[in-house]
Amino acid sequence: MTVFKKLFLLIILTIAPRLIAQETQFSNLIQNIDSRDKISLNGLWDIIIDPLENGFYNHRLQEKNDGYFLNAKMKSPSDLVEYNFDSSDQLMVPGDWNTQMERLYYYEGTVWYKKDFDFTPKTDELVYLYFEAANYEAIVYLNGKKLGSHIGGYTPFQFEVSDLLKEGNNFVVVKVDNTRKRENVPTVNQDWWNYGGITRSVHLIKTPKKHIQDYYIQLAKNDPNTIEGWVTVNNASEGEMVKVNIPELKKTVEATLKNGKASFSLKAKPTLWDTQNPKLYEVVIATQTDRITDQIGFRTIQTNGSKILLNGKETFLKGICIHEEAPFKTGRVTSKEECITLLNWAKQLGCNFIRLAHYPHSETMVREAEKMGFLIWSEIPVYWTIMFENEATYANAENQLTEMISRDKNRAGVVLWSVANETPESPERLSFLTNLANHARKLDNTRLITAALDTQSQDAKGRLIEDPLGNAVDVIGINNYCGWYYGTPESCAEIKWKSAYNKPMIMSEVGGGALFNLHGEKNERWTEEYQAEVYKNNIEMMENIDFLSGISPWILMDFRSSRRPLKRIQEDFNRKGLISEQGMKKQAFYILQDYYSKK
Ligand code: GCB
Repeated sequence: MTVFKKLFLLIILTIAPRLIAQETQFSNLIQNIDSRDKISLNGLWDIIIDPLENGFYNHRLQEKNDGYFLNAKMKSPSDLVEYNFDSSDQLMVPGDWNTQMERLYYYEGTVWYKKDFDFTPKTDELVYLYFEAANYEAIVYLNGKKLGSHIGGYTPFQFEVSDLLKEGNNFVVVKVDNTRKRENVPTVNQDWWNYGGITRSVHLIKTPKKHIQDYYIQLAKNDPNTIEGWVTVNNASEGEMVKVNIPELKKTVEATLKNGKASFSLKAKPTLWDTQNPKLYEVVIATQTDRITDQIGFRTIQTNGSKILLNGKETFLKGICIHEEAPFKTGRVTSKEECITLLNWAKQLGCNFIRLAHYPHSETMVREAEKMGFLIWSEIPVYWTIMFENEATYANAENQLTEMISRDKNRAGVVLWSVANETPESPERLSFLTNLANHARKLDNTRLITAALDTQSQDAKGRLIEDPLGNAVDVIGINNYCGWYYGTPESCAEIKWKSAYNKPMIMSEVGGGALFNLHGEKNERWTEEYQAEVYKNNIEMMENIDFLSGISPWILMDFRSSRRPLKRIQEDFNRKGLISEQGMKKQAFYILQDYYSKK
């Protein structure tokens, strides 16, 4: 390619995503589903495993004929007689399919899910079919009619179904497909299990016809004495009134809908949410026809040079990375209790911070973490070598970012939105990620933007952070595996770090692997002693970084990864956990615990 052509391409790539990003809007998700009247569709669903997707395509037509067997009579399709849910297997929802059925352990492809339920429609209400997440692509049908589809395995989506529901029996069918594709987010290559299925809860959510749809209620940027925000009301007219009340603060404000939003600002002196006292206030939002409550915390988060300030106070983030992997049983986390187990381990470690890797975790996880006083790093699966030059990939990543921020924008615990993990440098990647960072900021300018980088250059004296993406973020995350992917553990303590940016750095990954209860010399890989040595020396190295504002080593608990087949050691688990998947603590856990107790 000529220099001119390259330049032209770069300009196009920089501008195109901007054009897509021009309309900076939150997704239309109903905010705070726990405050709503819900009917759970969790439990056993009938399933049909369909690796060839014959239920989707008509084999006599070249083109797609989606939902082929659904278009025929549901229970007695003309030629696909074998697609019969009545005699099919069943899977639990929420849940991944890989750990529920031996023959689905490595499966990547399509599974059809079906659930029957009884319903009595009421004329004065709306009903939404709400999925907390399905990995990766879901196509949804209700009573044989296609509702739509959703791409992205870790964020919620909904359909308004009021007019399709009937008295008595109804059924929902979902085609879930977790096929990895080059253009997807994440792409074909990842270091965690590609768990397929309806992995989080499904609900029917009932609301009044005119209902509160969304709201954003937080402190004004860096101002601890001003609570501000907005509320949107579905099916309402301009000029209608919305009331926001915080009883404990004895504050009520009324706002009118203007251009679809009721915006407000009020002076108050709330007790600030912080890691020691994660204070949440009951906030009541009411219109003439609807009323919901939420528990909301108020805090400020900002940077000053290389420091992170929580409520104006310099705070060192003592963290740990967590995958959404269920303790003891493995597979996806599906219950609040499992979230609490993971979070309690992080508490025992002495953490005030968690990095929820590498995709948005469930709303339950975020809310429980907030209640326990954790600062939270939330991220989207823009991981490794996704197709930075592809417009559709950008649109997908941006949509996942929008959905994550839409869902969690009222959570004081969330302080960092991360747009990427370990992405190789290129002009296309720089423009892609800069656009994501700008998009996140447009949606939410009260939180800090970050990304985990592994692009630092290295020479005999040490490491230098100069990746140009550093310009686009507020906090620089650095993943670095001294003592594991390079160097001996002892060599790490000597390494000196420099940064071209006057910004905080979080060591967002550091660590090494060990099989629980495997003991030996400290230079023997996979032993607990080796892992402990990696931690000791990296801690020494990190103590010498004066612009370091936080740490989140990799990782709290061993997790499944099909990239990790090593017999007798890994057996399909990434062993960098400080705790085994059976809840057993390794020596390195206590090294980090000791460090945090003194920090
Ligand atoms: C990384 C990745 C993480 C991997 C980890 C490892 O740098 O960000 O997803 O699991 O290293 O264990 O290699």
